[in-house]
Amino acid sequence: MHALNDTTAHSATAALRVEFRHEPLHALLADPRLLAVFGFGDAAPATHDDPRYLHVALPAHGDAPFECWRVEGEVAHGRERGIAWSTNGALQFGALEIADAGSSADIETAAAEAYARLHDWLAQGDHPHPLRIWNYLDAITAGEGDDERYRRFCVGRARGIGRALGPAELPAATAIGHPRPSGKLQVYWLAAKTPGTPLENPRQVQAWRYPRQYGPQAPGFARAMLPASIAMPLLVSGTAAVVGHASQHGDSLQAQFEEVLANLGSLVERARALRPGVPDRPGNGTRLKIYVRDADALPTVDALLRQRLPGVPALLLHGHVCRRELAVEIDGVHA
Ligand code: 3EB
Repeated sequence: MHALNDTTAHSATAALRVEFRHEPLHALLADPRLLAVFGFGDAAPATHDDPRYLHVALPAHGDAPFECWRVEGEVAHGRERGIAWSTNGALQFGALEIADAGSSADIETAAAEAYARLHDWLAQGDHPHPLRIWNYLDAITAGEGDDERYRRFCVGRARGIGRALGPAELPAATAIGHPRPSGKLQVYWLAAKTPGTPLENPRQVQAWRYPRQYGPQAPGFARAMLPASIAMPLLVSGTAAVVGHASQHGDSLQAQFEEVLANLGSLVERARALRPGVPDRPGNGTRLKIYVRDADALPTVDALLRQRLPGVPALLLHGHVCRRELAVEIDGVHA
């Protein structure tokens, strides 16, 4: 067989590379193997005709790169039923946005609609397994008690997905608040033909088992996802300074940062028990996004990153974690 036909002759592989790149958007989009590209903050384009581009309004610290997801084989893409999608056959990127006028009731309704549409989309398509989901919403900790918007988001999400996802099906996830109103709930995902293995963190209570004090509906996500393919990185959920179910070090950003690193280390250890080839610490195959609640703390976190994770590519964003006392959260991929 002619070598040129190799990519089409074989079934698509579930390989994914995540990279932070400073090239212009049009140059990144010219790559036929680009599955998705994300621009952050005011300096990034707000929209693009290509459905593989998604703007995330969270302000970036400094000169933020684009986040690129690259796959093997040719990527097809389009927009259907209000969902932007792309696929190489094995993996699918998808994104949708729902208007959110800002009240507690509004975010519950928006989340229910977003997740009902996501549920139907996954059920009807070729990539039924969500490996990783990101949720960006406004005013995440506005509202008191069970009316807090994050809690209403959790209620709407669970209602929309239509069934309690069993622990073996929960995706890894992130839920972060915009510091300034965007007027919408933004949900995007990486889905696959083949399910992965959700991982939990022995240092933390499973989020789906959080006690009632955190709201009427425990959040449905796993701490990380180990995809079936060894050509894919470990997908790490938003990770904060939560031990057991309790927030730690409400008085110290630096202590929270150290607790996050301990949680990440524990997750990596879990992954290595199943897949010993996963590197034992963050390194040049890791890509992190760091969400910091207080804009004034961004330089401090930047310094902590350089000191504690030298050489690890990281994108620093101004975003609100879903509990008021949590100052910093980290998600990313690790290979
Ligand atoms: C925590 O550990 C922090 O609701 O999808 C992290 C990742 C958090 C995902 C979600 C929430 C979510 O509880 C918050």
